[in-house]
Amino acid sequence: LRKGADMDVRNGMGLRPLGTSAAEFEQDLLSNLYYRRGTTVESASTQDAYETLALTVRDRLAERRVRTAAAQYAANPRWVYYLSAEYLLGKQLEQNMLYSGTDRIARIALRQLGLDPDEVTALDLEPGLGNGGLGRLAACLLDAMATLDIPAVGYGIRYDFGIFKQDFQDGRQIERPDDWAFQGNPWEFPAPDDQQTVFFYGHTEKDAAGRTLWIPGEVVFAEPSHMLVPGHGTDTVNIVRLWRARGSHSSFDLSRFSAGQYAEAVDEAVHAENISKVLYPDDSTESGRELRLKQQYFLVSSSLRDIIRRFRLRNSDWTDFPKKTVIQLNDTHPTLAIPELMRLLVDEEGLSWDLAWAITKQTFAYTCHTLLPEALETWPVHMFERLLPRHIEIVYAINEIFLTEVRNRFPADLDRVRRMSIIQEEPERRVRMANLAVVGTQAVNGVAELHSRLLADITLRDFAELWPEKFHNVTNGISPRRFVKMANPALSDLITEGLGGDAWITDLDRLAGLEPLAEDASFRLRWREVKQANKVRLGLGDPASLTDVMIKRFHEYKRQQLKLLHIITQYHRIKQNPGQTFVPRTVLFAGKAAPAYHAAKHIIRLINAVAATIDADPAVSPYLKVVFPANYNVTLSSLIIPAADLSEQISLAGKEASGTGNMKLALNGALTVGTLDGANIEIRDRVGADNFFLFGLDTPAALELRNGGTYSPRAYYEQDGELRRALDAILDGKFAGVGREVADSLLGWDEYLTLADYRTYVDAQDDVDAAWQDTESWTRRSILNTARSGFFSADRTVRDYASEIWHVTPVKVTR
Ligand code: 73E
Repeated sequence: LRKGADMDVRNGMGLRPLGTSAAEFEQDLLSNLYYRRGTTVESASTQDAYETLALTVRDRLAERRVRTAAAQYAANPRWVYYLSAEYLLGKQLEQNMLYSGTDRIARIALRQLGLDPDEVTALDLEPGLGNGGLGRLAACLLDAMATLDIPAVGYGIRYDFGIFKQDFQDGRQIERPDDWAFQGNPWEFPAPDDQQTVFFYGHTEKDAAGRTLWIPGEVVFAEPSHMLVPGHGTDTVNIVRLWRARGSHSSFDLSRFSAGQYAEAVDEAVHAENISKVLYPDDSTESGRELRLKQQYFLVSSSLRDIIRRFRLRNSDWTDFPKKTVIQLNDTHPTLAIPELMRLLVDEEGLSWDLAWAITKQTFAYTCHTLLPEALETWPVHMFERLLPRHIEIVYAINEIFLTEVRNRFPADLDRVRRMSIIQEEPERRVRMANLAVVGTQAVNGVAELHSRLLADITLRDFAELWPEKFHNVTNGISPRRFVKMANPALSDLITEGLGGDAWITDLDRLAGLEPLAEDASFRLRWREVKQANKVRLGLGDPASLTDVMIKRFHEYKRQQLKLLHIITQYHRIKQNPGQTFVPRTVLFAGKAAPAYHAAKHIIRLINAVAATIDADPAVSPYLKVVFPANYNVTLSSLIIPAADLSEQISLAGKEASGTGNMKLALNGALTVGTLDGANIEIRDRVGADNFFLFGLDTPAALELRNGGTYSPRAYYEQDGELRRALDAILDGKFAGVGREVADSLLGWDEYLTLADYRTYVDAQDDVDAAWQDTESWTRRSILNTARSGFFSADRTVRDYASEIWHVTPVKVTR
């Protein structure tokens, strides 16, 4: 059977269609239990039951998947290939039950068989193949692409160990490995036939015809498997294809094994397999390890060969490649795809350099996710050329042509040439991946309006001056399916009732129809009841108290330390005023710090120490409670977000590219306290300034203060009594002696201007308390936050990409 051939799949290839009744589902459960797990209900373990349920649900999407593949093959469309080193897909079972419409019948069938649905579904694990917002964005975009019937494939790495599991010991973060697929992963379809070969190291030579040959020093196999990416309310089921490294056949040394050298016999295979062993637990901090560069090339090389294999199923002319293919680079992590495509076209396919370069530039687009200079990836030339000796030659050649263009446009501007070069010279020679990504693509985008503007004006200014038309903004969005419909079923039901239908799930602008209901007292009461019930479900703190959440990776620029200073201030106010009543608050932090990021870990430890001190103080605990559940992930976020009243988005202006948690929280009816940063600005523009608690320096003021050279955090400390008290409490060891590093860093340099924003932040929090006391008005604002946030659907984001950058059209899957 020729893979991808135009086979007749319209009748499920003549198979019996899978039933939609609970009785039929029950039959299929029994059948899968028997034939796939080799057991019966009487002797099945819970794991058997879980795997069987997963397969039975999966089967119902498989038929849609086959029809999707056939329709997409027939259309020979322009494809979107999304390359990302990270995906935070979240649990698959609940999503796939929802998307296949089997949620209700699956539960009935399980109970019929004497199985407890909650016990069985509890075994579903979250594949944590990402660090934070960037990985979750990739998953939300895949969801939206499928929902919009866009022919797309996501490519990534199937890490054996995902993002580490976080625990606290004495309030300190400790990390444990996350072997998420140890029991197997029922959602995965292996595709061994599509295995690819990836080369590393070695050297280059010229053959008689003058063509360059790469003689590699290491060969590794890339074994693909895929998971289903169903669309909501459509028959499209796309895939995300994940690569796993395997030693080549020759990497098992039988003679050594026979000689009893067991470890040495598998040395090479183990070495190869390390490539997909672990996700780098690294968010916006530099890592710089060769293994990471190897991972990047592994992803890129195997994915490009697969993309070309797919292109050849229906096409033969290379000039058609960019017409049929757009490859979106999720940050610079997959940027090696640019020189790799050049190598494949020039060295392997024999195209001229100029034609290959034209094709390459037209094919790629690049999304930048950061502004922090330390997060712009660079690789030492010596490491790059040792690992990828042919690619460094190609990068040099690209650079030469590019710099000639720069010199022609800006004669005698040597400094500009130095700044724009793909190769950094000082203090050490390094390859600048962002420069390579801008040079080798047809479109570059930031992820929120402010971010895209700052990219063009500051971070990538030289490039925007050279190619203004290349620069775009595509504001991030989130999946309303996962973060409203699934995470918040009670609110979803209320919204559906209020709007008279559930079309909002795939057309989120319809939430605007809730606006008039903000004036309806009985609707407001039900809105509050839902929020209360979600707090009870979360099970942390008093459901009547204001639930104030800060959920995100720990990073100094995000300023969890600012929230902490407010908490300590509130603690002091309560202690100083016995007999006075205060607005009761439950402050919830959740998030992980990179294992080597010591400053962030000190903040985590201090939060836990402050939480314990408050807890132990009966004068304070009725009004203030700090909770910090460990191991924040997509699953936990889905419990917290629906329970939140207040969303903390308090990064220093100009540092957070977008944020996406801010969107999820606003859509679930939380009010935001935030700076004019990232997507906060767009949220505030939409929900209205009255429904958003603004504070802090804006970007120009922050830049001026930081760059002016006169910023003195100590001056703020000396001038503000409450701030002084908060910092002194830490310095005096009032919180079990923990956190002096945090206070020292704030008083010493305070990179992210925390002390400069402290006073306006505390004042904004006083406004929050005052607003909370008017329950009806707060509820009105909460409803308006939801009603006016439809823009932040990932469906809108994908439509923007499709029309502005990808120029792709949907392929509808029919029966
Ligand atoms: O503001 C977020 C943004 O919402 C940004 O910090 C995050 O991407 C989100 C989605 O656009 C992000 N992650 C990384 N860079 N930006 C990153 C960098 C290196 C390794 C892993 C992740």
